[in-house]
Amino acid sequence: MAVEQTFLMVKPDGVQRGLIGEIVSRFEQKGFKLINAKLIQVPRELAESHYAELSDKPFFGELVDFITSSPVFGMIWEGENVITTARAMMGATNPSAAAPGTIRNDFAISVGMNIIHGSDSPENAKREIDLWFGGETLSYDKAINKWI
Ligand code: IDP
Repeated sequence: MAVEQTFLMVKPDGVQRGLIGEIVSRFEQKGFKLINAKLIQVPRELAESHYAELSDKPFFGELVDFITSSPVFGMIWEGENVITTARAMMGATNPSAAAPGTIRNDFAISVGMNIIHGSDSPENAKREIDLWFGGETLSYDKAINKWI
C-alpha cells in the first residue's frame, strides 16, 4: 500500500473547545506521522479557495464566515492509506450520522461545527497541502515505524 500525505484541519470550534491535543493524539496513537502543522487565522480568500468546490452551495457564505471566525490548526499527516483512514476516523460530515468512536460523533452535534476537515482524495490532498503549506513538508524517520 502506498504511503500518502493528507491535509487535516482542526476547525475554529475544535480550537476554541481545546480539542487540538485530543485530535493530534488520535492520529499519533494510530501510528501516522505529523510532517507539518500551524495555527492560522484564515484569510477570507484562503477559505474561499479551500472550499471552492462548494461555492455554489447555499451554505457557502456561512461556511467561509465560520472558518475565518477564529484560528484553525492545519496539519499534514503521512502514512499508509492515511487519506481514507483519516476520513474514517473523522466520521460522517453530519455528526448525527457519524459512527460512535469517530471524532465527529464523539465531539460534535451540528454539521456546521463538525470539528475537523480532512482531504477526501489524493488530488485534493495535494491541492490542499500546496494551498495551506506551499507544499512544505518535513521528512524524518521515526524508529517506532517498524512496529506499526
Ligand atoms: P466534509 O468536511 O465531510 O468533507 P463537505 O461536503 O466537503 O464535507 O463539506 C464541507 C463542510 O461544509 C462540512 O464539513 C460542513 O462543516 C459544511 N457543511 C456541509 N453541509 C452543510 C450544510 O448543509 N449546512 C452547513 N454546513 C454544511
